[in-house]
Amino acid sequence: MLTTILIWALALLPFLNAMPTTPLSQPALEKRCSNVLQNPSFESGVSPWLEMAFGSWASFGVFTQSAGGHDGRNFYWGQSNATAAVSTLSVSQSAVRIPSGTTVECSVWVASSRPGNVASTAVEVFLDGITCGSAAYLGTTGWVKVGGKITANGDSHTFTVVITSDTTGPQGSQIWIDDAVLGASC
Ligand SMILES: [Ca+2]
Repeated sequence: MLTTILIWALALLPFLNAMPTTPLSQPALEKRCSNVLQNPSFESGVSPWLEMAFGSWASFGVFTQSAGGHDGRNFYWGQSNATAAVSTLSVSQSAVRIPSGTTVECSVWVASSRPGNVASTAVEVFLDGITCGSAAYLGTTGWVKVGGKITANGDSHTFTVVITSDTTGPQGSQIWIDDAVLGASC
């Protein structure tokens, strides 16, 4: 009897070994986002983003708070106190590699606060100086995604987020930037 059970067990062993331990998934069929930006969510500070500010900004840079940004704890934040002139803030990454002819997602998440909810903070995303969508005009809003799809021309690229803040009251206007994406299948 024991021998019979043993033979049965041995006979079943190859089948038992062949049975998968987890449900079969189909990873080969899933699209994987290949974000080629470094530090796209500002979780490791500013580097390698290049910042350029024109006009009057009381503060700008990478900040953290427990509530977090759009993704993770850190985000880029700027506060304009320009009461008399338009202010511009841009963050960019250069020498980003995408094969020429590849269509990619080119976007960023932003949130905005303006006195009176006046929609005059413009946010636009560019790849090599060409817009990835169209400018979004924001007043006081939660996180919104700006940008779109674009086809890369050449292999080395510059990704730029440009914030243009119209004149504001003494309390200033604020902009949050986070979770930038440049990549295929995103
Ligand atoms: Ca983040």
